[in-house]
Amino acid sequence: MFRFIHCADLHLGSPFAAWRKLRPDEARELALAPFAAFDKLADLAVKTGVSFMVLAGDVFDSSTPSLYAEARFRAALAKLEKAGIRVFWAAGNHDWGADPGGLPANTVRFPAEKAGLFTVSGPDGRILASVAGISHAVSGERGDLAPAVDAALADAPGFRIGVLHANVDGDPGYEPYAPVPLAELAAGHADYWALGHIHGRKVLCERPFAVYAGSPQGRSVGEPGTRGAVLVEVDDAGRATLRMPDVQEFRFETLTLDLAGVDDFSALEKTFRAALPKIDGALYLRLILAGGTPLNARLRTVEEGEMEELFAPALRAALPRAALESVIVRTTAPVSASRREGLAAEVAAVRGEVDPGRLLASLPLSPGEFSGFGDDELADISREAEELLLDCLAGDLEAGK
Ligand SMILES: [Mn+2]
Repeated sequence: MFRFIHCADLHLGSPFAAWRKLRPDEARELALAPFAAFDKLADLAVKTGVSFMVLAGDVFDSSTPSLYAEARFRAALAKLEKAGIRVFWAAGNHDWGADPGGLPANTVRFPAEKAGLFTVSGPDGRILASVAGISHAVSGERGDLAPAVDAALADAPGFRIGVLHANVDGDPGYEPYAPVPLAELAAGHADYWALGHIHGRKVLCERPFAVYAGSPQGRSVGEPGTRGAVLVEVDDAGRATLRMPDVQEFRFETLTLDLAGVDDFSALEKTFRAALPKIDGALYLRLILAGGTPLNARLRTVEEGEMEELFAPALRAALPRAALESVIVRTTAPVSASRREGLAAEVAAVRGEVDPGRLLASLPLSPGEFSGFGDDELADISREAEELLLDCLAGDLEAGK
């Protein structure tokens, strides 16, 4: 029996660009969170006596990592080396050019020009596993890297592991780098495909295993929940059992609060407190206010900073290590459903008569200024505009006020 840890998408040195409002002490904690997560994984590797660790790409957030990021990475590797644990790293689309010098002798960075193959032996000299992998050679790798890795494993002894940073079956939420169909992996020679690139932890296939380890530390509310890596135990018959230890320092969550029936600010606070998740440790929360409420018009005029002040005290009282990322207002006026539907129909009719091209051209902005909006933002803006219009029509906001 032997064990190994499959880890991916550490993104050491991640800038956390969306968190510019944090205080310096909070920002520091967050900036260091990916390093802390990797340290925890290294400690876990030592404690559970794994034989080796595979890193399936995006170890660093950048292809030119900072001196600090490199030093922290080397320090964790040194801890693993001291425990006799080997490390196999296949670089991905973020860390493709990162190749810090002075890595300890236990660590191998797979080459980019061809697949690398290494074997790991047990204390008795018997080969436990063969680990093959390949690094991305360029920043936007569009070729399928799996065949090269698979060929390296064809006659390899022991439990066969292929390490790849790849988009399997074209996950539309991620860049189409190193695309590969799952069927191709399933038909190959590996017993376990250790995958990176998709930041959610998931098992795509069990025969053979094809597994995304996910990012050990989320970076935004788009990467919520508990996160970590995969601890694999392989018995003497070559059967693998997976465990999913959590190591994240910060957890990100989105809480949607339905304010139907909430008609004053003290009731709002009470509803908020009752809906808070019971989470130990650090939590960054995005709050979405939804539903039809008499507070709608007032909520829509509260400044962003004031809005956070409205919720922050209750949040910190309940969860001392929690902070608000943002508060998004998607409430509606408490008009009756039928009245609202009628108004919405009017809005839709008006929308049909409006030529968006002419409307945009009439604004004192150049077309280029609109290109920075993503689909989500445009949907938000459109929803916001519709809500404002409906509020006006419903008489909750006097136009021009
Ligand atoms: Mn990544």
